Amino acid sequence: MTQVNYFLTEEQQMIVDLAWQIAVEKIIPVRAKLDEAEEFPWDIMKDMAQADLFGLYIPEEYGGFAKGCFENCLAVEQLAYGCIAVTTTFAASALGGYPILLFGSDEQKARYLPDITSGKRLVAFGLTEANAGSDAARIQTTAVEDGDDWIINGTKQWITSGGEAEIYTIITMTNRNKGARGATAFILEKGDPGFSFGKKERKMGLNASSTRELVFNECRIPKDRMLGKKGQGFIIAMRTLDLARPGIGAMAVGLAQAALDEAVKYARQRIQFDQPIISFQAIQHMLADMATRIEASRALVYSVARTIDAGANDVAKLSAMAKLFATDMAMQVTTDAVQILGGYGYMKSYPVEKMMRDAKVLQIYEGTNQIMRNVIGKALNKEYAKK
Ligand code: COS
Repeated sequence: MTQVNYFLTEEQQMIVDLAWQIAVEKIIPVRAKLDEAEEFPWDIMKDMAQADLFGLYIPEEYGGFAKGCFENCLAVEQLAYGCIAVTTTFAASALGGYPILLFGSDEQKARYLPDITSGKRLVAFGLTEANAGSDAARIQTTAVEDGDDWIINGTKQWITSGGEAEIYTIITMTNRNKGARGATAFILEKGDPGFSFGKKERKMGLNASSTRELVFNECRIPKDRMLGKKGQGFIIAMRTLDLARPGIGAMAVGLAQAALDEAVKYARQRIQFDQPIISFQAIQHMLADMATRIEASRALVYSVARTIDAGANDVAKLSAMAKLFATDMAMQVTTDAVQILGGYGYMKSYPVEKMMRDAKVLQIYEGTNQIMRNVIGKALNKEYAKK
């Protein structure tokens, strides 16, 4: 993989090398088979755990490496070069872990973070419901206090790693009249009474990732599973997504880089009209645009991740920009890669058709790119009102 020098520290370069090795040795050889069989990549999750990748962003006292959003993005980018379905499971583990890290009590952190760090237990994030996608404040799953317990009822939809993960951070409604301020977050565990898994989705792409319903039927959990304060659930969800969205941008960069590499390789060896097709300006210009857009996205994602790690306060706008720009780029670059490979690109014997199918989800999950534009627009309006 060719890369501009971003002046990584020795430690950051080690993370890149480690994730790259997993992508090349463990993910690429099996990605087509996992896609075809719609198989969850447990073996690769164990490899990632062995490489200590799950604890990158977790403090040392819980066994982690106390690195930040940037290091997580570096790992995600390299893994995504191999396959974004596999990488989504890794990234979803940070999405599910951030609420505990950011808002968990000392007891909750001590109880859950070490297992998340070691990769012993996968964690998932549950916000979306059938009627609450972009309009996340409309969730209808309820949590009601009952003596020393909470009783949860409702269904979460399209939950990444649903059924496979053992720990779930979910957002419920504890007071419908208060809208977004009536939401409360909880930690659920696989095996909690009344907690089961519903339909496993079949998808256009991202087939090695599990996408499943979480069903809560009079699910009873003890009081100490509440995350943060009552009514803080929506803010917990939004703060979590602000931290996680640059990771989706990084995934887009890794995927697009893989598609570009395939396209250049093919264009150099494909002979038509007695010449390699890369000698034609039509192809050269497409490749030039693809490479330029990838580098622009990489620079934006790295810069936003570093800004978050530097402790910037309100990062919703920047985080949405990184997700929006890089994922629209990945859709375009993977589509162009299929075009350059022509008929071969459309066939399953080459990897680019899968890359294009997989890319589409990046524009949809963790907030659609239309919602990203709303977040950016709202922030601009607020900033300029102050000027
Ligand atoms: N950080 C902290 N607080 C935030 C925030 C953020 N990034 N975004 C919103 N809030 C706060 C607001 O300040 C507001 O607080 P007050 O009640 O004190 O005013 C509250 O949350 C509600 O915000 P808002 O009015 O903007 O909420 P909306 O219902 O209009 O929804 C969007 C806003 C579109 C941003 C939200 O619904 C969203 O992100 N949707 C996409 C959800 C998503 O990503 N789904 C993917 C599934 S999870 S993988």
